[in-house]
Amino acid sequence: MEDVTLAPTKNLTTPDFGGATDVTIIDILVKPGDSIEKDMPIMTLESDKATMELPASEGGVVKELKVKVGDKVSTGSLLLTIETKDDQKPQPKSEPEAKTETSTNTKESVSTTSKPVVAPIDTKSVQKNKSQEQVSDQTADLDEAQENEDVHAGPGVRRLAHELGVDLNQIQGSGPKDRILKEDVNQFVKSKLSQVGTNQSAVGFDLPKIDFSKFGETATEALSRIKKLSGKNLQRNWMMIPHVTQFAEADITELEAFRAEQKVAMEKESVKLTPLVFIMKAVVAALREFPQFNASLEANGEALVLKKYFHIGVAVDTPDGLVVPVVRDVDQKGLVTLAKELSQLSDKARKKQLTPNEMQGGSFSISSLGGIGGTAFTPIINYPEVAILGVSKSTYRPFYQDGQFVPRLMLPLSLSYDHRVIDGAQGARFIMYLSQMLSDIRNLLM
Ligand code: CAO
Repeated sequence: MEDVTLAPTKNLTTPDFGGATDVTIIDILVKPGDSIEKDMPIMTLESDKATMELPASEGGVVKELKVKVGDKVSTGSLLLTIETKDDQKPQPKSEPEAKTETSTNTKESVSTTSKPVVAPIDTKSVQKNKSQEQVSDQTADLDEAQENEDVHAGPGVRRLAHELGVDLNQIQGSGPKDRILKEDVNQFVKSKLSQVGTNQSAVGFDLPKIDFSKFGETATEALSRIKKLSGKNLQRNWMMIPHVTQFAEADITELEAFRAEQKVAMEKESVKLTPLVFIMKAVVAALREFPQFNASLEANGEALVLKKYFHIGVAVDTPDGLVVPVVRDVDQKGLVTLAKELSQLSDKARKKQLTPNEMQGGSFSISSLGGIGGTAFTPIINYPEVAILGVSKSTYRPFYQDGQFVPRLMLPLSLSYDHRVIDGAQGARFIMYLSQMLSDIRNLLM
């Protein structure tokens, strides 16, 4: 008979967490056959207070896992069995199972280290996050842990990857046994970001890099800071908000006659009375009638925040790009005050003197290209608002009235709205109401 020294297979159990029970296993970092050393992390556990890595209380070769991801354990639960280095000598076939202790809850089964060390990982931030996050996030973490079961990474790294939306499977770990470290995740994100600047476009899609000089002479002009900033917002708004644009015209023949009368007198006071201030007043009247246009969609998409104030953003064209100062409380101001404010704000905008406060808090925006020309356009909604009015140049057109053609000054209106919030019928009603307000000057003067 062969002379072998048989040491019993050892159980590794859950250490004392200070009375915590039903702690969830969110990751298992080892598998049967793996050689582990004392203090090497073997599992990741998550209680309602913290996520922690559980180090091996003893080294050896993992023989059998007694738990799986998602199981709940308490102090003394059997996690896995190991063969210590001495145990790895040949053993009689009938013996090993008999040598394995099967008790899952006895203190005696705790391995030889008297006080196993549990290393809480970033407990403070995990606690903070837990109070802020929903239960669904915990489920998401668990799902992610199950998806990445083969990935060798600790909970802090997994959380970081989860927050950054990084797939750990794509990362080569630089730690012991290819363990993925936080630095690896950061490096991965850095390299992805740098790719955006090289072979990816600013919009995040892979676009071919074209050498236009092959076709003729070119020059490169850097975008202004304002253009880069507003470009990002425009892109986000265009892509995130389902836009519909409704077109209509307003007959502003009478309004224009009134404006022409007032204009001369106002010019003496250095006030420039353009159609825009009338449009602002008409918009407020329409917003009062259709409050869902003077609103924002809550971030969870489940409710509308209706605003009782009427702060109107006005797009201003500047040499450096588009800015949108906000004229506050338009409902409480007369045409002359509005004209003065508009002129001051657009002047400040062009001199780059607007304060952040002067560009915040708008509840609806107007983009007027009426001073330039064009018949219609599709303005992009200025998030978090839900609608924007585009105004084009008014022109005289013949209208058939009482058996003859008469010239009427028609103002083209383009209303873009967020279709999640506003139905097509509401969009049409709003623009027709607005048109009516502008067509009868008495509506605005009352
Ligand atoms: N139809 C016909 N004429 C119009 C008009 C319209 N809809 N709107 C303005 N005008 C006239 C004005 O009456 C003025 O002529 P008079 O001096 O003879 O009265 C002339 O056009 C120039 O007006 P303005 O542009 O200086 O003044 P405004 O109040 O109409 O607009 C402002 C102010 C700041 C909005 C404008 O200067 C501007 O920057 N517009 C561009 C906005 C923009 O770029 N929008 C696109 C954003 S992308 O969605």
